[in-house]
Amino acid sequence: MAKKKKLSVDKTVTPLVKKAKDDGTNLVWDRLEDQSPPCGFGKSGLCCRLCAMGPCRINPLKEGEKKGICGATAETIVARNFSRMIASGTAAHSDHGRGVAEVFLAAAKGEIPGYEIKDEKKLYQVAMDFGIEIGDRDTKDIAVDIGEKALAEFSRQEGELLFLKRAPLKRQEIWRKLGIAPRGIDREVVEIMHRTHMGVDQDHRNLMLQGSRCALADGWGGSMIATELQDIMFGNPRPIAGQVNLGVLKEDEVNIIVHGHEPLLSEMIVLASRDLELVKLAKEKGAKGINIAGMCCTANEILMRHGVPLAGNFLQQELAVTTGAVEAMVVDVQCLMQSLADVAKCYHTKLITTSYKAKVTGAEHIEFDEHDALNVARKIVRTAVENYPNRGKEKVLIPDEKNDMVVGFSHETINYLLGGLFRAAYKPLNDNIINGRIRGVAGVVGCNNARTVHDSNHLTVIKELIKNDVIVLTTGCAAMACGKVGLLTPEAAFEYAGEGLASVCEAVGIPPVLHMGSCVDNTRILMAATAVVKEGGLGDDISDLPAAGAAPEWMSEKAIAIGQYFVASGVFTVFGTTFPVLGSEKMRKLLFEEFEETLKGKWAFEPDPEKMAQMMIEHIDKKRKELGIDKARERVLYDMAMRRELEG
Ligand code: NFS
Ligand code: SF4
Repeated sequence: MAKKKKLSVDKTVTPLVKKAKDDGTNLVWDRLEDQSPPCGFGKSGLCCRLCAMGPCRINPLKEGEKKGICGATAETIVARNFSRMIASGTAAHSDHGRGVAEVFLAAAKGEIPGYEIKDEKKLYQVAMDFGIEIGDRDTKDIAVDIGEKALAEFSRQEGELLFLKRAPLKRQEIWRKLGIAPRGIDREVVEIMHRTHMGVDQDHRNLMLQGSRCALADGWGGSMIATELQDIMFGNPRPIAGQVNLGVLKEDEVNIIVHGHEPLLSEMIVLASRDLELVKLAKEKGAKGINIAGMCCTANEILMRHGVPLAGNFLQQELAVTTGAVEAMVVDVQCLMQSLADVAKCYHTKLITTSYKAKVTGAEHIEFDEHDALNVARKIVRTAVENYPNRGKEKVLIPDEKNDMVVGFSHETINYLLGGLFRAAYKPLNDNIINGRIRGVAGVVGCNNARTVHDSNHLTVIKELIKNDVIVLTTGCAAMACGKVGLLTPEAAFEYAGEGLASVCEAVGIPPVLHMGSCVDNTRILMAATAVVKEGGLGDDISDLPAAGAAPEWMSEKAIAIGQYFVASGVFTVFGTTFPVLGSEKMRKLLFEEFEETLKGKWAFEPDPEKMAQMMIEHIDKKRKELGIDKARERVLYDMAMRRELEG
């Protein structure tokens, strides 16, 4: 690392980066240098390699014809690339959802032990949404029907995804009018691949209609199926205390990190780690116990449901191994850096892959089989325990940093927390938005990106928002960034939130930033927004709400799919770091302006986090004005002052 560039605002980073260097291994930031500066064509979306006449690049600065060899224009190339990102992101979330649906169905049929129905209320809710008869039927039979219907959503050839009916009616009408109500999830992904093949769809607007349709199949389809069926099987998250950051690793215990995205396996590893025989074995090996910690979205899943500590977010995965204290890093799918295999070699850590879909050269493969889930999990835990004596004590550096937090705010929880168990409703939230104590709602989500200072943009945007009385809903790696600095505690309201938001947080006992789960759980934000619309008083569509979305440090294609389904659901959505459509003026116009006419939601790009927050607040204020509640703000402050006077 030649230049002294700030890498992170997280205090665990600098000492571990130094340690990695001393230990002779490479980290993401070293490779970043090798890959800088990034190629301008790729970065702006202007590189096409869809056929062997190319690759073709459009140079916006060059005079003359700006077309690929086949005649493809800048906007077509950019739109095709962007659509393919949506297809890939949708595929990733949805294949996860399909895996959950398969296990769900097998479990309902009694074919696999170890999984059960933990949330009956949600089972009935989903049954109703799917049009499944309930009556006095056995929950097992209802579950079988749900599993079958959920799986059929992937291959549905006609009609619409069943969960679309959950959306506000006006939203559904917009989708139907534009012809973007998704059919089967797989079908929408395949259609993007077809339409972006050389010589097919060559109109950027038409391409982005399909991009929207596919993204909706993610948000209101694949991801939503993942969230809902996981909740039924593993339990709907309730507020629970947890800890975050690398300090959760234990000096004297076997440390196992579960990293990736699907809770199917990690749930079982948590169970296996409590197996008395394995705990005994750990003690025989000289450890005090077995410590499980999560990484990336797998972490969010088991944290929310079991309080399992969270080791860190995306950019900390190599650092976790660098601590020298990890016996096994167990991965399934998504957001796994291939470099983990190299870093692990530098220590005693075993990198264990578990999915046939995601093997890493140099890693040990123990394939997860849901029919024998607990036994596979035991085998993995045993492998880790047996590796404990290989830990070189002199090579261990566990940072002190760890923070307390409260997580697990599903949209159902928000419902009863705000409304109370017996009158569960979003009315108190709506009332507080209308009276101005809460200015608006923001979803701030998404990844880390090595091209920006780790966690910094997330935290700047979020602090700015809550200071301005905007309540923040968060998921994914953004949520972990918040946890690490104490934003996910009720006390954070006094320190960081504006007066109005703080008063609401105090009354209800919630943090100003609500951790709603993993990235597939962004569907919880869709549902919360829908619940607010349905409660009344704030318009009749998601696009009417004083709300905005952001992914300040995004990097994955999944983030693009999420962004597009938020936009297509009527949300103003701002992305930071970089944006792969900047190379085409027509695409910029479509995404940043025209979408507001058609989809009633639009994209924006703003790498400066303060400006990003400002844009979101301006949008929120614009919506408040349109709703006629913009004046209420001052009035409420006055009311509060008066009340305090009366009370005092
Ligand atoms: Ni989401 Fe979660 Fe993190 Fe980004 Fe990766 S872990 S699925 S993609 S990096 S937020
Ligand atoms: Fe070039 Fe057209 Fe082939 Fe793309 S599809 S590589 S623009 S010739």
